[in-house]
Amino acid sequence: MSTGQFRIRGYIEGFYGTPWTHAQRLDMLRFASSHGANTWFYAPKDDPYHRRLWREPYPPESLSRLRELKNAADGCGVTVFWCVAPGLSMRYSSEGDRAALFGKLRSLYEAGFRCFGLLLDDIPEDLFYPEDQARYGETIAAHIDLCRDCFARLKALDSSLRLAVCPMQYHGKGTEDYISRLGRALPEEILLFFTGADICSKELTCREAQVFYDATGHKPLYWDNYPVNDAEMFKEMHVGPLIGREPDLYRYAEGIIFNCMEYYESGKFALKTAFDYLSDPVGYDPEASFAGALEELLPEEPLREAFVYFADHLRTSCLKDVNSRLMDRAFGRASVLMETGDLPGALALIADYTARVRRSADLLKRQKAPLFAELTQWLEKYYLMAEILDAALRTLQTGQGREALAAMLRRYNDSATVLTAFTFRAYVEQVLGMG
Ligand code: LTM
Repeated sequence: MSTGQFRIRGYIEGFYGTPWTHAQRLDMLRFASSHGANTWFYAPKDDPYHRRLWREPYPPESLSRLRELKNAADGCGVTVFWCVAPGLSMRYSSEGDRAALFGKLRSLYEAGFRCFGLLLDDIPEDLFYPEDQARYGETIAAHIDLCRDCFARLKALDSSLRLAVCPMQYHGKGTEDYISRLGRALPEEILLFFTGADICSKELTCREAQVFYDATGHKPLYWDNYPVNDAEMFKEMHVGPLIGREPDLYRYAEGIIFNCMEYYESGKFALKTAFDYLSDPVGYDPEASFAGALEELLPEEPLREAFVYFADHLRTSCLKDVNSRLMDRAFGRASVLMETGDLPGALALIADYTARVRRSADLLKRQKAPLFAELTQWLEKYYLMAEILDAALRTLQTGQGREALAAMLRRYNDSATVLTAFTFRAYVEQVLGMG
């Protein structure tokens, strides 16, 4: 019988960039489990021993920190999957490489881990060693052989061990040749990752999950690429709530694992909403959940309200949420008043919004907590936005200062850091075009 929540509710440290610190990992275990998460995948792309140096054993001090993390996870009721990503250099047909892979897994088993991930994402699609080409002909055959062998060796070591696999082709429909053949060749007990229709999927639907199951024989374990902001997304900051995942999806999926941002503190806002969704997908309300995240993470006023005005400009992501609701509302109403000839009314609304952003920017500028250090580039652009709003208001009131205003807007537009673009530019250009 359904419990009304996802069975596997978790997060993955699966981003490119500086891996989290040990203290952050311990803190996230507490944070995530306090919000109902029960699973953590350890897979930092830039932990060399996870990916590039997958054959090498961990240095003893790293292994002892991993052991400590596993114990802490046990204490929080969180299952940890330690993951390895050998696909950049592995000779699939080499017994030496198989032994190295299994030796690495066994060393983590001896350190206490009981769940493992074999990740084949982001690797060359073609077999590059002649001996692999000769033995397998095509990559899918090598991957099926590797996954089955890895699973068999783990089970021979301890029949309670679990394995999750991230296929080389991890997005689309599930009906494609590679993923459907892989899925059908692997026992259903092996968890199969899938990111949905796209690498970063705007929506995850029950229908798509069913298609995936029909084609692969596995319910998808979603690797949800939100809030991660690495690779092409590195100028975006994903603070907004999770949206676009269907309420009934828990019936069709094994679970969802959210890929995190390198920006540890900033990531907690979206993750809190993601964990709320996982625990109660039917009752999930993104804005209420986000308000709860703000209350928990920024308990003090006026700091929280200051952050609300800033975060209003940080909704741009693959989820394509509406950006800058507060700015849109203020400028939208002002524009209606202007159209109807009520210039003083319009100016009052613009002055009120401008003053709120000014106060917010001034307060945020004085903050020293790690959250604000992570947000530096976005905050700097926000400070510039506050200055431009001030200058635009003065121009509206006095008719002066157009050149300086235009130069500031150019600076704002030239910055690649992602903050509200269109609504803001349209307003300032309207001011520049007046008079
Ligand atoms: O999504 C998967 C399965 N792999 C990588 C992630 O490691 C990366 O963080 C995300 C977002 O850029 N994209 C990937 O393809």
